[in-house]
Amino acid sequence: MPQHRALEQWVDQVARVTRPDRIHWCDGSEEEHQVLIEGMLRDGTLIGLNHQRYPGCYLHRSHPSDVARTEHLTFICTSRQEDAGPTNNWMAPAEARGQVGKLFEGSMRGRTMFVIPYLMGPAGSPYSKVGVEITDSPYVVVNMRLMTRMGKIALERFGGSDSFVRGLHSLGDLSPDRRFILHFPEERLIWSIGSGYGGNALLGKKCHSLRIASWIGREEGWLAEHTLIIGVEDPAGQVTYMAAAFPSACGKTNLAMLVPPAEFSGYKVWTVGDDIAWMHIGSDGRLRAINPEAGFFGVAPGTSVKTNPNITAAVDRNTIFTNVAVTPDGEPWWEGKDPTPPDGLVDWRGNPWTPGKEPAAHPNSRFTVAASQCPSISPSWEDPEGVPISAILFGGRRARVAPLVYQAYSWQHGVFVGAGMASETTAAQSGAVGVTRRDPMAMIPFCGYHMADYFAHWLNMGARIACPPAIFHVNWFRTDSHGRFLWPGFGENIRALKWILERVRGQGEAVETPIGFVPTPDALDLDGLRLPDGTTDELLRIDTDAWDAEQAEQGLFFDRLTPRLPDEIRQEHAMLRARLSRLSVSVNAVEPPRAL
Ligand code: GTP
Ligand code: SPV
Ligand code: MN
Repeated sequence: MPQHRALEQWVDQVARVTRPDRIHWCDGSEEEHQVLIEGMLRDGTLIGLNHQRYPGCYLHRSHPSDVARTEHLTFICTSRQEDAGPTNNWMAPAEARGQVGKLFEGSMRGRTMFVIPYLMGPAGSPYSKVGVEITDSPYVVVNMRLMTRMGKIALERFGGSDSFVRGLHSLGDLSPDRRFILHFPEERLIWSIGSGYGGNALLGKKCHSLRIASWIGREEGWLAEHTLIIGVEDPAGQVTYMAAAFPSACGKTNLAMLVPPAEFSGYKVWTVGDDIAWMHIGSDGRLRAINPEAGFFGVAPGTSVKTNPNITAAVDRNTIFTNVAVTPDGEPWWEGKDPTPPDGLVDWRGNPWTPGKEPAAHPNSRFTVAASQCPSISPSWEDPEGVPISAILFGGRRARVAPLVYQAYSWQHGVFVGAGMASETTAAQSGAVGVTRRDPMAMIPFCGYHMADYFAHWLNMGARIACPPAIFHVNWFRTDSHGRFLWPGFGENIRALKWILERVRGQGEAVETPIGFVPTPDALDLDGLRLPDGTTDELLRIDTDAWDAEQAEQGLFFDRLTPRLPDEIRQEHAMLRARLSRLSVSVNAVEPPRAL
């Protein structure tokens, strides 16, 4: 392949260091796929599932210490530390090359080195980008084949150019002590060693499409976001596109595939993407989103015919399951799939499962499946121009504080709402679960540069968009005093989407509150839902004390970003403070005067 000289030189250079037994250039064909699958079935990397019920489906059990993204081992290696910012781990490029380069020496001995050219984005889109991942993991190859457009299609796209994102991945010895996920955004380069897990190893996903792409997006004037994309069709057949940024395991896949309840049968949600959006200003001046991915790497637990019938229908064939449990009949199983677990389960580690102690499937067990298999996939999901975005939703897991839904007053206020986001941590990353952390725009683990510059980029984008999307915040996860969810979620989330749709069209009743426009209780269509008395009020309540504390927490986070923090964010933060104090003044004013 003489036309790909830069690529060939890089492959040679990597092979001289990593010393693989063989080099295989991936073409993405069915034959290649079958050979890889057979090899992995032979060496135990994959386990066959029930081929009558789940044709073309396999189970992979990862190393038990390698089941989630490891953010503490993820680094941004910019020449200047201040460009990575205080929220990213940073390593100097030379030090990173020295320290981690040693780990790659001979790391592929006895293994095959796979070269995977891939395209992020639809084939004919001007916004799509080429990457090449070199890996010694055949599991990575078969996943990349589902998650990206792989092989010939990518080589054709980049021709002889040397401007592609280079990703080097080796399983190494899988030890967390020798695990590093490094990004060199200035060189469009990724080095990942010591992990076979999704976000650490499928380099087209978080490493390329978010950390490197966010850097490129700032240079080129577009946004790379941890965001689903949907089209919401109303009973008149009009489709309105929305993007929603929620942190990992906070409901993007599920919202992207929402099936409304019977009362809303005139509405339909079309899936464009479930995890990542690249958003450009189109020739019409509107914000347009493409999904750079070609598949879904989704959370298994909690997925059922009831919660997500679309994905349930998609993952019954040609799907790779990672760290789920298996039934005696060889079917994949996870918590929430059925109300009662079947007898005789084998857990995600491969041991007989005893109910009551540990979950049978790992809480971050996942499925990998082609987007084209999803029944709700949008007819526009591969539109080269992307779909026009009318609303952007931010959201997270907040047991308290954040109401079910509210709307920002303006683009600038909306950027502040995104910048001030927080969410409870989940099993998608290693570490404690359920700890509230600041996670602006759901990008804290994924922004490849200084967060303050990222907010400035968002503000600049708004000024350039002809008709900027309206910005909202949602929270499906508010709980009562017993820790039970107040809101039924899943398909019922259409009720919040309907209000959002109305607001976008200049309709829908709302009250002005210190935090933004909140729906009046009557403005939410709750027909047929029968929530217990008082629940709606509680879901929409703004607890001023809690918001005072929230505003203070936001301030501590913003302080970490000074002096680069844009003035607009400081101003919005101060305005929130002022609105909150006015509210408490007026609340106090209506209280009966205390007896002296
Ligand atoms: P990543 O792939 O990690 O980026 O996650 P995601 O944002 O796509 O999250 P996903 O939709 O896979 O949901 C994660 C978990 O939250 C699953 O266990 C879901 O069942 C659960 N979940 C999703 N939507 C809702 C909801 O509306 N209410 C409740 N209570 N749980 C939800
Ligand atoms: C996430 O953690 O946000 C995911 C899964 O979507 S991973 O590919 O591991 O990043
Ligand atoms: Mn994600």
